[in-house]
Amino acid sequence: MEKKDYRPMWKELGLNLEGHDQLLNVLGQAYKDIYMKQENRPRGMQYFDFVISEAHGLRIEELMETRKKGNKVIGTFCVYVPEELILAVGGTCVGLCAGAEIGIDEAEKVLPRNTCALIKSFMGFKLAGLCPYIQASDLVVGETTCDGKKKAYEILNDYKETYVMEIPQMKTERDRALWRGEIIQFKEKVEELTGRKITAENLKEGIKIANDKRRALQRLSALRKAIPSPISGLDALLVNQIAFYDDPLRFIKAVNDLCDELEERVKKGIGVIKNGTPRILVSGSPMAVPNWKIPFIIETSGAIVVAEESCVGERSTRDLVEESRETLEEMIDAIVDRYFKIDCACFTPNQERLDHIVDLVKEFKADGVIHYSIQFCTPYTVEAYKVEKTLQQKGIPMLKIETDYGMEDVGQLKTRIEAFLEMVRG
Ligand code: BJ8
Repeated sequence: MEKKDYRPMWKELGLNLEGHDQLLNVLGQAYKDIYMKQENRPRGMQYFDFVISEAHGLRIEELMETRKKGNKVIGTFCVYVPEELILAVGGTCVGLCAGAEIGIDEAEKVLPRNTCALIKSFMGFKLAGLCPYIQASDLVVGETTCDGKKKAYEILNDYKETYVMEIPQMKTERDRALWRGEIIQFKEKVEELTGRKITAENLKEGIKIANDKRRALQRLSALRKAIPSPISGLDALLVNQIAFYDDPLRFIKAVNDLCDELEERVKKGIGVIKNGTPRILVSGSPMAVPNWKIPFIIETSGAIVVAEESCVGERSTRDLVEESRETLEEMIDAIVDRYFKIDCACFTPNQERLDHIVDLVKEFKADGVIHYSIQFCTPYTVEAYKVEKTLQQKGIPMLKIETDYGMEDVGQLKTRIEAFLEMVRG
């Protein structure tokens, strides 16, 4: 089938057409090299291959269509933004481009060079005119998680309206009250933007859709506990990445179809790798699409990633919003409680995260942990010390990695990861 020409739409969105063509070529090639060369992939991954191939085409067209019907599109960078409230009023929540080394020259005109790659990336995507998602959004929602992000949002706001939610840094009762206030204020912002009221009925529906998405991803995650794992870490990561921008209902169905196939594989003992392959838990900073660098190195070095202790992984799918509440007030409280459990490294103290990592190692029968922090990400690079100490006490091997989105250190990282895997194999 001939590919549709989306250039008129990209032009209308104000994208830099030449740069965008180059970006799609590079990404298309990277996808072929990293994803399509994997062996024994589940058939159900074909849907996700299609979604990736149309990420800047069909999906953007869908967003423009929904806007024409009077619905709003809200772009986000963090799993703290409560999707339920957006879904309640027929809105669409999309994760914005932040996972590739793009527009660095433009980003460095407004940000210091030693800024985390994720922040530089979203700024670069916007300033270079290469992210169709931000162009198709009615509003961007930021959050005061780390210092880099919160200061960068002030600059981003000069180019695109950015509403910032205040995220507390501790988890006392006082912090919960602050967070509840933020959720209420965000609800009002969504109502003002859309001109629609959030009610108990529509919020119930929003909660159900967001939970169904998490349930489907939890099912996928649970299947990776099988030995041998029926799906590669790269493919599972891709599904988790796509969760941030695909149509939720279509996505839920595709993940459940994939899980049906994986269940069959598990029953028959079919895996993507042979028994005895080291099983690795990757923990740390989130990997936004198309950041596949670390799992690619791990899985081409003779190991498999069985779980991600990350916001593109367990951290954002583990907890559901309680569904039994009836009144609007009760539902808001359930949302407050659910999001307050997220154990991002921007919190202090953050013992929950350390406990979760140990639990995940046990649940997934991981042989070791690779702790990944984006270079210059203070919360995760500093917290890596506590993670290492905790794992050492439990006798769990861990490798600490700090890197950015560039490819210059791939050889060096591969050498370190291979040495770690040698040690894990014993
Ligand atoms: S809840 S992890 S998605 S903030 S990597 S920009 S922390 S300097 S992304 Fe995150 Fe929300 Fe937390 Fe999750 Fe800052 Fe670190 Fe960069 Fe980061």
